[in-house]
Amino acid sequence: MLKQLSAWLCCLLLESTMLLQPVAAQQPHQGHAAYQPSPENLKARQEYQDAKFGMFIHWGVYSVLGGGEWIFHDRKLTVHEYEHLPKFFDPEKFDARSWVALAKSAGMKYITITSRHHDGFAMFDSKISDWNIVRRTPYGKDPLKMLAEECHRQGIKLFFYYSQLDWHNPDYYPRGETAWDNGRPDSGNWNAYLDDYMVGQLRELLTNYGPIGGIWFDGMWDKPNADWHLEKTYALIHQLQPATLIIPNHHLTPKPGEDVQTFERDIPGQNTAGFNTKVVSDQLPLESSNTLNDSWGFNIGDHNFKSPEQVEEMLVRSAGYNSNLLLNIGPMPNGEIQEEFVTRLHAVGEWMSRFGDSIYGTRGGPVPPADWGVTTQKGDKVYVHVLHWDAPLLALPPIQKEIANAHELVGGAMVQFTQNSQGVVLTLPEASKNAVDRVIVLTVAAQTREPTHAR
Ligand code: FHN
Repeated sequence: MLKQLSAWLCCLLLESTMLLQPVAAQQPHQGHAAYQPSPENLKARQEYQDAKFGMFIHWGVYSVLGGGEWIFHDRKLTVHEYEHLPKFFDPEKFDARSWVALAKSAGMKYITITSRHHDGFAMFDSKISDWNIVRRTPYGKDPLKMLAEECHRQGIKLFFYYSQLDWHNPDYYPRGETAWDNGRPDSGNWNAYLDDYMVGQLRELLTNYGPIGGIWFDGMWDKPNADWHLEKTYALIHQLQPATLIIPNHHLTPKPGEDVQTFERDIPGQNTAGFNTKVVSDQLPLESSNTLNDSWGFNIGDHNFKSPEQVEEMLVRSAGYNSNLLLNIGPMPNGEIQEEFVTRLHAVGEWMSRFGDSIYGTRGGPVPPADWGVTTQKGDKVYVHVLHWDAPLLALPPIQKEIANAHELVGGAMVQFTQNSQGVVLTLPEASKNAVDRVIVLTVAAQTREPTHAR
């Protein structure tokens, strides 16, 4: 019996060590020699990593058609046709206070909202062009201003998504891979688009809305070989607000001047989405973005909502991979957030009020993630998140620090364990019905453990 048990444990250990290869390809960080982040920026990175959970919001005039944020492209509309949409955009139910309160109730610590998407339509009061919410809609107000004020009032950071790709501006020329004939002239001034139009709007966003947590760029993939004037643009952002993090969703390895590496619909390094890089920075904070149904912008026909349990597991797995989770909702054109999102976010928030200690402020733990679960760590605590494991014992590969004790996060009951040079074996508490995560808290000593010791 003993022999069987030790053979089983050995197998398990081997399996964990084989399956659990290093989270991220530990390649040296690429191309950052010239960029020295400021002390404010480094501090903001730490705070960003501590925050762990953010709300992504895709909201624009496209929501009027209820077919997602790509409707301009998907229906191959002309610029002239699309320009009718703002006339129907009148979000009289928009209430910044309740949006921010919803994010907070979900346990989210920051909000990243589309200041403009690929339609180029500015959802803020821009003087650079009249293609914006104040000038073109019956609403006539600046919701980002209201949101910024409310975020600052409620103590939550605001980040702006900014699409570099533009399906509306003629100066976005030569066109990119997503282009169709939408009535723009076959000419345009690329440099003016970048240096006057885009930089002008970024300057507005970074001077008129108080402290901004980050600029979340998207769309460079549309013209992969273009010169996007990144060096100047990034330098300007850091000059205007040194703590603002630059988060580019270009799906490539990080470039100089960038502060966060983000992965769309993916855990860092996994590339299950098929378009992300597998190279994970070992220097920059990491982020994984995903949707609460299958759409980014409001999609009236998309009922494929993730359950709170699925979101909770995504959150735990992201944290185990040393990453934040940025979870998206697409508000409706009247400014309301649909009930299906609200109820799920409340449920996740309730769960975070019990399990948040094992997520907020943590970094990826000492045991590489695997099918059974992940680990996170903070100070002298290692949190073992048991997501999928039915057996009573869980064997982990060696942990360098001496474990002083182990207990359940919820309820605090002590958990039996053995630790020796081959690894750690935990005697797991029984899983309660429908539990997403059993979290075992290991309190570890500051110093590295002496070899071979069992208790
Ligand atoms: O095309 C966009 C899409 O609409 C959405 O904004 C996502 C969010 O990560 N990013 C782009 C695709 O990479």
